[in-house]
Amino acid sequence: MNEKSLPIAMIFLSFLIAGTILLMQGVYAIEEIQDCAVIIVSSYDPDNNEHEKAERYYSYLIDQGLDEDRVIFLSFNVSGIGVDGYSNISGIGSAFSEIEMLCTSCDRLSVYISDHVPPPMSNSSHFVFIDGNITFSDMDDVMGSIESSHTDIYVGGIHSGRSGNHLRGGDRTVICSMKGYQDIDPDQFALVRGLEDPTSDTNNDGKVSFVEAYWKEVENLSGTGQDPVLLI
Ligand SMILES: [Ca+2]
Ligand SMILES: [Ca+2]
Repeated sequence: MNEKSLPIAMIFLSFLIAGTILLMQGVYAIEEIQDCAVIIVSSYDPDNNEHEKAERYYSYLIDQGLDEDRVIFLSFNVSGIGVDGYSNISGIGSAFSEIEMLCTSCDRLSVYISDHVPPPMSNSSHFVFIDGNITFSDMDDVMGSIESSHTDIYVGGIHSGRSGNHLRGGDRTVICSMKGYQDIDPDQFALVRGLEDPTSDTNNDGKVSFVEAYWKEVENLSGTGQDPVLLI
């Protein structure tokens, strides 16, 4: 190598290193954009139906490739698969704070709330958890503080539709398992049954979306007297 070609080689090498660093940053940036989920099962139900459905949703998300650290699962049944802690007020607060930190450039956020306990008052506007209540509007605020390009919200349990209008809006899709005045127990809506049924895929893109699963469950529940709700 002569004296002239040495600086040229060094310039070329610098560009190569800078290009590699930029490329690596680009790759990391893509990896950072991931989905996050919060699953909350409010409290004990004798048939364990609501916990089992939530557990199936947890397994579904893990099968879809979500890291278990990005799925926060709270339930009254802490020995269940994937459960991170009790579904008490402080646990729910910490779960959303953690998701807020994890989900700084989140693609999709999924919030699954099973509120099985019938509210004490017919016109109540709060979720009932192990050790207290959270109003629908506080839950709406806490979800609003999380940065994600889209949020899919599922609410199951008796009177689940009551929360729908409080949680809807912006870039959210809200599914409630039944209308606000309905108190069907056990709740027959099974989100994962819809998500895992290949015939749900009505636009034939090879994937079953949250909304496609909803329509499949509407079909599955027809004639049962339970009317799910979709708010987009
Ligand atoms: Ca977890
Ligand atoms: Ca589809």
